Amino acid sequence: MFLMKSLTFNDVKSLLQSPKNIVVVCHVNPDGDAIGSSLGLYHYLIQKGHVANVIVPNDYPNFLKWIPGTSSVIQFEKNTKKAQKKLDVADLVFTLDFNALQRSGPMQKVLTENTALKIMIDHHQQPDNYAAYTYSDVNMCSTAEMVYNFIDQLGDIDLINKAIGSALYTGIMTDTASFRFPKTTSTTHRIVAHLIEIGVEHSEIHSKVYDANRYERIKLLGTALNNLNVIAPSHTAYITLSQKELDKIGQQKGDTEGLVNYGLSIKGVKLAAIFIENKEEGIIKISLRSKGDFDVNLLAREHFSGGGHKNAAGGKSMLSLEKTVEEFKKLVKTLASKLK
Ligand SMILES: [Mn+2]
Repeated sequence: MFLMKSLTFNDVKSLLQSPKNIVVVCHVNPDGDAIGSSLGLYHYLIQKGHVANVIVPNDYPNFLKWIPGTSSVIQFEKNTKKAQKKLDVADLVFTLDFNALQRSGPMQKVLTENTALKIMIDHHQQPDNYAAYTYSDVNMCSTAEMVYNFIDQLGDIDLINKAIGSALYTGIMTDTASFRFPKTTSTTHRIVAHLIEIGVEHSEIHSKVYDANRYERIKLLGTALNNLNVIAPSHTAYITLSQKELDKIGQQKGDTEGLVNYGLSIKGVKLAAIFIENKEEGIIKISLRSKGDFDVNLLAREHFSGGGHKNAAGGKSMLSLEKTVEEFKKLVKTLASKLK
């Protein structure tokens, strides 16, 4: 439900009654939900007569660059001055699909210093207390579903058109892995049914997002599957990708997205991980997935300087790839009883 902070929902509603300068931001390395929820809200705000801009911290995958409004998205990293100008005159800043300003990566400093009223819409656990109004609900399948609810609560469900719907559908579809994750509810399906009724082309969207593989990406999948290991006593699977392997194939942004799920698709596996070496940042990027009660958000927070959701989280390691995997193996050995 709506958590009250210094603004009430009615305060937000009356704020949005007259034209405002509004910036919508999402987390660094934006995914389908980050972009989908941001552009969905953007199209709504424009319709309401506001001046709205979507600013993303850095670039996002090409398979999302068909969503209506994409061409107006400002990349902070590439266009810092332009983004800064928009933020300077903003009355309101919506922060979508993240709940701690550090998740905005290169925008952390400017967002911290920016004095515009912030409105958070997000479904990640343990939200920080930076927003004037916080709409946080960890039971939601996606921020896109929350944006739908937000528009509905504002009394504007009839304004949800194909552009808004296509953006929100993309967010819901990608964050639920095509309606499979447990947080996909009957309400989610009702919302999606409504979106299809107003003309959202679900089959086409699925194809645009998932049948957009480059040849290199499929080759990378081959390498990843070749490097897939199972630790049977701990019901754990993990994949490694070294910088050398990534370079050899010619990896692009988004190519490693979702690879971790192959580990989880093995019968009996409860915990899956992927370790991706990033020489430029000097880290090993880690994605974790689990089935059932095993909480990878906790695991990521306690051991890998990260976090996320109960069944999907991420983190990093400063150790070498080999050392990181070694530590991980030791760790899951101690967790074997919890992974039964
Ligand atoms: Mn999300």
